[in-house]
Amino acid sequence: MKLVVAIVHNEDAGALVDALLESEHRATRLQSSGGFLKQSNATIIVGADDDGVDAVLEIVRANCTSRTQVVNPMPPIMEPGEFFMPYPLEVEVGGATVFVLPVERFERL
Ligand code: 2BA
Repeated sequence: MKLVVAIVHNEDAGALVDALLESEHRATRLQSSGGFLKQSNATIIVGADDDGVDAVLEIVRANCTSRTQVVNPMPPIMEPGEFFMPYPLEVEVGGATVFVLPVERFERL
């Protein structure tokens, strides 16, 4: 068995969970936020049989799209008289960041 951990856009998470449930996978949605952008995203965890992992990844691929986000960098600490012109930065946030982990033991008690 494997644990698929997918970090996805909030906007994609609902459709992704629905699609996983429709194809008879069990999924849990966790609220999370990115370390770099500090913006809210969603972490979906799915326990799947080894031979079901590819199907899970296919569903993630089909439901998650990458987006460009504009970030305003934090101004640096400045000396008196210094001037900081903030240039917005474009960052491409992937459709999903996915980790597949081995599960040592799984029980539903
Ligand atoms: P964030 O950490 O908020 O990162 C959002 C996007 O910012 C990233 O998209 C990437 O394009 C960019 N980025 C991140 N760190 C950067 C850096 N040090 N320098 C320049 N640009 C940087 P993705 O790579 O698609 O990641 C989307 C979200 O997935 C991340 O949100 C984070 O929550 C998670 N993630 C990505 N890689 C991870 C990893 N190795 N471990 C844990 N979480 C990860």
